[in-house]
This record gives sequence, C-alpha cells and structure tokens, in this order.
Amino acid sequence: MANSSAESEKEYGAESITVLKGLEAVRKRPGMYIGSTSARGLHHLVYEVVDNSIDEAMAGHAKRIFVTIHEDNSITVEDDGRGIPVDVHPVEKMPGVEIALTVLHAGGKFEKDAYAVSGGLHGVGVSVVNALSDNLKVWVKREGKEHYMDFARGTTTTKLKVLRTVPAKETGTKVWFKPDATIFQETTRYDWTTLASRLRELSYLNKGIQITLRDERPDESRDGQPREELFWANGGLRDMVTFLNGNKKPLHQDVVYLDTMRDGIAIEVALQYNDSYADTTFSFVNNINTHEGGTHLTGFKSALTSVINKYIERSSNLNKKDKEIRLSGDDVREGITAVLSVKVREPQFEGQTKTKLGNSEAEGAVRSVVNELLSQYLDEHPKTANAIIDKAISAARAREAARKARDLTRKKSALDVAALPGKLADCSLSDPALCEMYLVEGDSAGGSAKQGRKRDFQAILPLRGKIINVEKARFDKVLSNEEIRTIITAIGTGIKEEFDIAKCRYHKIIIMTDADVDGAHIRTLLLTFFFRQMPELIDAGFMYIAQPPLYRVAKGKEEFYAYSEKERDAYAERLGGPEGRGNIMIQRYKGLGEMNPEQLWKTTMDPETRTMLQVTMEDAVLADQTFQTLMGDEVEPRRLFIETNARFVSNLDI
Ligand code: 0RA
Repeated sequence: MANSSAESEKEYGAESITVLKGLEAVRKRPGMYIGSTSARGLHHLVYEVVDNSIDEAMAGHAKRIFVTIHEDNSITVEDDGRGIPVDVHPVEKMPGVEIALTVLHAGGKFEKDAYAVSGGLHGVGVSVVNALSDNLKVWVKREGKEHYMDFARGTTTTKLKVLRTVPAKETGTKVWFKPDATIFQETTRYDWTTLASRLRELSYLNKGIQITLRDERPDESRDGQPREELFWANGGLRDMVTFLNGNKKPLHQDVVYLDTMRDGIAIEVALQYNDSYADTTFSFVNNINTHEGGTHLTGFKSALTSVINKYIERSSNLNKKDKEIRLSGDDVREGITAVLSVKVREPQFEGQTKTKLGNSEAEGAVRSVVNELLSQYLDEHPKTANAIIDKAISAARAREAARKARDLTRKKSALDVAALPGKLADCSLSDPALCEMYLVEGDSAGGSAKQGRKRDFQAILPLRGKIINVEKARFDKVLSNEEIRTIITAIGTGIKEEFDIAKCRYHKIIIMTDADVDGAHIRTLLLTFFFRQMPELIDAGFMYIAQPPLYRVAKGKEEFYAYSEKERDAYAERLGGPEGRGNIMIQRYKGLGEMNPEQLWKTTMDPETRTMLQVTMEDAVLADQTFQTLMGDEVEPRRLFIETNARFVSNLDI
C-alpha cells in the first residue's frame, strides 16, 4: 500500500517533502533528466542502473552484471557488488538504499572509494529511474541478510525489510523496474540490439567485467528459448579494436595497446591500422563516448603525430627522401582504428552535446603517456612500426601529389558560399534555425519539390550525378566529386579543419530519396559522407531522412496516404466501409517522381503533417559497423541491411 503523503510526512519529516518535490520534478520534466522520453530515454533507464553496477565493478567490488528484459518489457539489473548500504543515514534518517532510490543526486551522500570515478552521461542516479517507473523493487544482499524494498512511481510502497538470511560472503544488488507507459508514450519496448551494443561497449571499456544480457520475450525463431549473450572482454580496448577492424584488412597483426595511470587519470589506448583511408578513432571519458573529442583526444593526436615523425627521424633503414618527410596528423591517421579511454575524477563536459572533455590536465597526461609508451612499443615491434610508417608515408605522398595537381584557389572559391551552386533553389529566409534543405534524388523529383515547397524556408538541392563512396577514397578524391562539393557549398560550414557549425545555413538537412534499392543506396552514400566528414551535423541533430508515402488510397474525392502496407489496408478498409470496397483506388509510389508537387508537399514536406526520421549518433560504434556492412564488398549483409532499415536512425515525429 502506498503511503498517503500526510502519513509519510509524519513519519519522515521534512526530508520526505524534499524527496517528493525532487521526484515530482523528474516526472514533470523527464527530458531534463534522461534526455528524452523517446526510445532513447527508455533505454537510458537501463544504462542509469547499469552504470551504478559498473561503478561498483570499477571500484573492484563487482565482477558480474546480469541484465534481463522480461516478457512485459520490465528490466532486472543484478550485480555481485557490496550491495547498496542499508543502514540509516544520520542526517537523512533513511536507509541508504532508500536515499539512493528516492533522493535526486544522492550520489554525494555516500562515501566513495578514493579512486572511484562515475560513469553515466547524465549521472542523475537511480532515483530518476524510480520516478519514471510504474514500480521498482530492490533486493540487497549485505551483512548476511537479504533486504527488500519497493516503490511506485518513485514513492516508497514497502519500507526496508529483511527477507531472509544468506551466507555473509553473498553480497549484491538487484533492481527490477517497469517503465511508466504514461511517461514513455512513444514506446515501452526494449530493443535487444540497442542494449547489446551499449553493454558490449561497456564490457570493452571495463575489461574483465562480465555482463550478461538476457531476453525473455517470446520469439518464434528461438523456439521458446530465451536469447542470451555474455559480453566479456579480458583484452579491454584491444578487443574493441579487433571488433571494429572485423571487416577490414589489418596492416599488422598485433593491436598496439597501452594501459596506465598518470596524474590520477587512468589512460587506456588501443590501435591498429588497416588498408582503408578512413580514420576510425573513438574516444571515451568515464565510459561516455566523447563524440566531440576534447583535451584527451587532442593529447592523443598530437602525441601520435610526433611519435611517428620521430620514429622516422631515427630510423636507419629509410632512404634520405623518406627521412625528410614531415607527416601531418591526417597522414598518420589514415587507415587507423583507435580507441582512447580515460577515467578522470571530475570530468568537465562541454560542447553542443556535452560530449567534449574540457579538463586541461587530461591533454598533457595523455600526450606524455602516448609519447613515452608508444615510442617504446614501436622500438620493440619494428615490423609493426614499419607497417605504420609505410602507410603514413604513402598517405603523405598521395596528399602532396594531389595538392600539387589541384588548383587550390579554384577549390577554395568552389567551396565558398559566395559561389552557391546554380542548381540549388535556395530559400528566402536567412535565419538558419528556420531554414531547411532537401537533398533530392533525381531531377524530376527535384522539380516537383521545387514547385511544391514553401520557398521562404525550404531549399531544394537536386542530386543527379554519382555520389562517391567515401569509405573507399581519400579525402582529396572525395572533395573532387561534383555532387559532394555542391552539398558542402550549399551547407556552408566548410569541411575538416575549416568546419564551423555556426556557418551552417540550414538546421534541417533532409535526405529525400526514392523508396527503392537505388534510393536506399544513395541515402547510405550520403549518410556515410555525413558520418565521416561532418559528424557534427548529426550530433547537432540537423540531419533527417524524409519519409514519403508508399501508397495512395482513394475513393472518389476522399484520399489517404499510407506509409506501410498495414496502413494501406486500414485505409482501404475505412473507405470501403460495411457496404464493400467499391471503387477504391490503390496506387503504389515507386519513386518520388510519381507524385505531383502538391502531393509531395502534402505528404512529405509539410511540417504540419510530415514524418521524418532524425539521424542520430547514439551509437557511433554500431553506426560505423553498419556503414562497413553497407559499404563493404559483401552483398548479402548489405541486402539484409537495406531490407531491415537503418539502425542508426531513430524514429522521430516532427
Ligand atoms: C555506495 C556505497 C556502497 C555501495 C554502493 C554505493 C553500491 C551501489 C550500487 C548500485 C547498484 N549496485 C550497487 N552496488 C553498490 C558500499 C560501501 C561499503 O560497503 O562500504
């Protein structure tokens, strides 16, 4: 039975009023605490609970974590740590476990180990999960007893009690929760792949921890057997690099690996070069993917460039010409797959998405560690060192040759906004926050879009030529592609070193392609380009995918547009009514070109009624894999992907 608020006030005094206020705030503005109430926020609840178990494991007290998705999409997270404290807190006058689950930002109320660092992007604590759950139950095994409590929407429903005695060495915490469907209105369904990717990533970032994910929801393909996967990386980031290079050809067998402490910062680096031209570097701070980089990454990059240049200087087996070469950062990162993870006590996150490390001390610490240990590694592994410098030198040569061949001034002016491409039908407003640009496949659809658009805020850029596959070409070649240059120019940000998001001319860049295989291919090429060359646009939430309808269902003057077969059938049913289907016309759109301007506006471009997918960087590791799957030479995974839709795209109604 839930305590009435009057009753709990009497029992707990003033503290509980603060508690109620805190959790009320969470329920009122959940987005402030978990980012959003979409699928992303729903999954965030699990990460928030798991982060606590990871903290306990990072402090050396837990080894195993079990995450279970139950049939009703409720979740259990269990660990074998010390157990959340159950003794009554002298100031709060509540058991520790109750504080953790009902007081916002309760973390500081506990004595933490001297070297403990906390993960979690928002780091808001489990009380937020409690507030956003219909019910939450917690079991704590500690000091030879199993304790229990439960809650409803954040308020205590069963106060702490002892269930049974257990052997003293048996300790741990188990949390079960069922997300509140009135908060998570979009969906309460957990996605295996989303959870698995993050748990896999956490296992790489915290070597030795065993994380098991189990799915108890029925699935015919498994014949009633629950799906289960264990994530356990004894090699830490080494295993992550091997995983990331899975579809690529490594240039050396070993994964270069460093793992040490410096100035109170735990620093771990793994890297391996492959024969591609892409730079696949990921950086993390306290288990959070720092998409925007920061001081730690700056330290890593500058040390990498310097170490490789110095290695060349002192190499005896290089000719004079090679010895004189100066490698740039781009040269030494061509074909690299690298992961950098640091753990700092008080991270300062900055930037658009708060995924850029600001702590200045991290730069020097990472730089000096990489300088020392990477030089030493290369000296001790000459075969690996040679493979790396060969790659970097050939990158430098290619770049130099391309630079000489290119008319630099022409390139510069071509990317200047002053020289806006003629085929761009620009909008008349100039405030980027109001403006959107459609990248439209083909001239005929481009024509319809131009006529159908609202020209004050909608710009149209028809794409007709081939878009280059950026996975398989050096940057210079990418830039020489006519369509790519047009896109860069129209967006206005510039690219690479010159990239400046403040110059972005549209805050919505919408890819609009046909709903067929060619369309999916073009969309993927474009996404690969943006992911590789302008990830900041994805981070900023500027990238979208248009959703044109697949069917028009009409009878007389009544018409509906359907975005799936299910919808089509439902509309047909509705139009048909109890009298039968009569003269219902069903038209299947094979391409955007089959719609007239008015239809295109109504179904796909009108902000009042359209549905778009927002492209997110939620899981860059997975996105990179996805791009590789798509762009690699294997046909079957590509076909499968196109059929099952883009993993890195999350649903969003605009
Ligand atoms: C603070 C202190 C102690 C344990 C924990 C927090 C803890 C929290 C969670 C949340 C999920 N699993 C957890 N495991 C441990 C223990 C302090 C001590 O025993 O001295």
